[in-house]
Amino acid sequence: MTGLELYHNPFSSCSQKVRLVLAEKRLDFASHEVDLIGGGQHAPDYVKLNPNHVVPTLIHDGRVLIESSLIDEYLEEAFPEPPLAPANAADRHAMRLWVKRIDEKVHPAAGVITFAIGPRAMLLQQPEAVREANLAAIPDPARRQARRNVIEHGVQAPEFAGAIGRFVALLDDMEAALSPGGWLSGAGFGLADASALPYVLRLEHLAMEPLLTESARPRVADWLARVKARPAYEVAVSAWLAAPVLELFRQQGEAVWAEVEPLTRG
Ligand SMILES: N[C@@H](CCC(=O)N[C@@H](CS)C(=O)NCC(=O)O)C(=O)O
Repeated sequence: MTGLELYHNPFSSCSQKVRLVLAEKRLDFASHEVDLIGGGQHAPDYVKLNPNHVVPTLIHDGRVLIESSLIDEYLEEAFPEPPLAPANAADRHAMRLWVKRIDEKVHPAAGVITFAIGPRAMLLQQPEAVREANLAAIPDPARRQARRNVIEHGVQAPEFAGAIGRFVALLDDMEAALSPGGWLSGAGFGLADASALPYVLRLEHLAMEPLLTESARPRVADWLARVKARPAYEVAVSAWLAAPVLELFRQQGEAVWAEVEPLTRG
């Protein structure tokens, strides 16, 4: 018994980031799935745990922990084996720079590109009152407005081009930073790799693979293949992803790729 409970969602990038670290450390957890399309993140009982109305939330021995990157750091400290952070201070700093950038810049962009494409059709089919109530419940006004814009305008929303630009910049910087066979976290797979994986994967799920090919970005392509080959990837990511949702995301992505592709050229 690990005493761990995770409130999460299969497709949520922040949830994947935490599940990857749990799986790398071979930690079992009691799973509570939160339905983000149905508004489970706004349920009063859940908001008592996570006042930001987001997943994931980890409970460890009764202690409530929020913020995915801080949860990963917590897991690294509470369950040090196997280590997922380099021993050397400078390498730890480099690892944390990736994590910070992904949290601050890439994660908000991921919300934009995801909701502009993947679940947009599903959301547009919801009764308007349900959609409006879920929008109104998003606590941060900027995030609420961006969500409304991408649901209404898809890839034509004013936020979309900038969001794609952040992803392309991340991929380009990963390509420059990765040595052959290397990782973002020092000598081994670690917290920065776990942070980056869900966002790179999101591009694949939304049919943006041309950004991730061997010819476009060989080191990112190789890194992604090596992450996917890790046993933790199957446990933490693949096993949770429902085929019909993957298919929906792919179809929606393919339908807009002609509009998106020019934005990926900078
Ligand atoms: N900074 C937070 C962000 C969490 C977050 O944005 N979670 C998303 C899923 S990846 C969510 O719950 N979204 C629900 C919504 O926006 O309504 C963290 O890292 O935990």
